Amino acid sequence: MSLHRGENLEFNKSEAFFKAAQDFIPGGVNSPVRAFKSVGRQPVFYERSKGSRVWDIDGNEFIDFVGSWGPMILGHTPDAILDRVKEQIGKGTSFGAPTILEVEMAEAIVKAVPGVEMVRMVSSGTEATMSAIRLARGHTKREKFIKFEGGYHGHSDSLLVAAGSGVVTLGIPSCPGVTEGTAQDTIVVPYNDIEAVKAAFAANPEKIAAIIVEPVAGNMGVVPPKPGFLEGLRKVCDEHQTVLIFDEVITGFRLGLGGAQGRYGVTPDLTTMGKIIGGGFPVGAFGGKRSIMEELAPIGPVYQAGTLSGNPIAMAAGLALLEELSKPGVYEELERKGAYLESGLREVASDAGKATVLTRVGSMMTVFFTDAPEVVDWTTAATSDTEMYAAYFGQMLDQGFTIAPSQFEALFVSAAHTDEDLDAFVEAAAIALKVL
Ligand code: HOZ
Repeated sequence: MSLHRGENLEFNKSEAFFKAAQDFIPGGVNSPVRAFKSVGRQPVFYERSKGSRVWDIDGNEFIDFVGSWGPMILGHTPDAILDRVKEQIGKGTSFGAPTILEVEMAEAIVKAVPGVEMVRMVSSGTEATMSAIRLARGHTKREKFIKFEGGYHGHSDSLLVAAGSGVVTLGIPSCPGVTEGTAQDTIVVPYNDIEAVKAAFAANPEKIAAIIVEPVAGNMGVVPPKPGFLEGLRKVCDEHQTVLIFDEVITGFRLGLGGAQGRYGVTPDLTTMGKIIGGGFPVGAFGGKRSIMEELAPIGPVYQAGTLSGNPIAMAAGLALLEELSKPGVYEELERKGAYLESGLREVASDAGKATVLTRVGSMMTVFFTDAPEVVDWTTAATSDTEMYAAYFGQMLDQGFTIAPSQFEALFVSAAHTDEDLDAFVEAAAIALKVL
């Protein structure tokens, strides 16, 4: 059951609004990958969503596997979140003052995430990661930090170096506006390469404040950590009194209540989060060891602030979502659905004789169109045939399925996807792969 097999979908209204949007918004979009540039299509303007479905302004219905790039782990617009948000809106939308909701949110995160003893709320993942880097620098009194090639940690200056996500999707090798002085404190090494990390420490003795890593990379496509990689990072950081930061903006509450750190049993010093903990509202958070977190103002000298930090609507939505995720069986079911979709896709890719590498951790996955034997870092991810991905994207969209408009992002399965939705996706993928 492909939603629109054989139909010629019309996107007239989306096309008209995209044209109008370009007069007022750079590129017509408020975040670059949304422009569909690298997949050679025009963006679809959405109107509403529920469960596994989204509807565009032309009235087309899609089964959605983007999930707002991660937050929609329960599916779109769940009643549990809607009810809580409606209740909170009646009480107030922003106070710029403490609320009980923030305390409840902090407690929920501290109880669930092994490495977090204290947490500060912010308004986006970008804010969370840039604040975590500042805090690590303040704590260690060192200036440099290590990030991994193809890793994406938001768009603050020092983290844009060799970044994944939209940066690699649009092929922007280095970003004008990031000064050389800033970039020189960012040391870039290949993901999954612990020897390169050790070499970076040897070349920069007592200079490295932090390692920031996506414990499961999600912004060069999904790339799982090799066995021992995260443990190796922990060990190196301990040896050099360097702060280990897990960027769990995508993986936090996605791979289990304890995120990737709970799943792999490696505890970082600081953790950054976003997406899911806001239940679909703008949010971010960074937290970790009490001894480090207490260096933040107003206790310590490391300054960080935000008018909308801990916004009550975002807290209400996030808390409602975390409550739903805490119910028994949610993650087991997400794992089952992820594995079910993976096995279906493997089968149709092999039937179609297409060279692909499929990576999956829990409910996040990527089909890389590559004949490389495996994808373990940016170099291997970059062997992908992005034109073939673009053709696959278009085929899937025209059959009523939304996937990320980039080879270098994740596909997300949600609790709202039924087995019928997943079967339909696999059936559509079989058709798409045959005509590529
Ligand atoms: N940073 C997101 C992808 N990993 C993109 C979000 C968006 O464009 O909406």
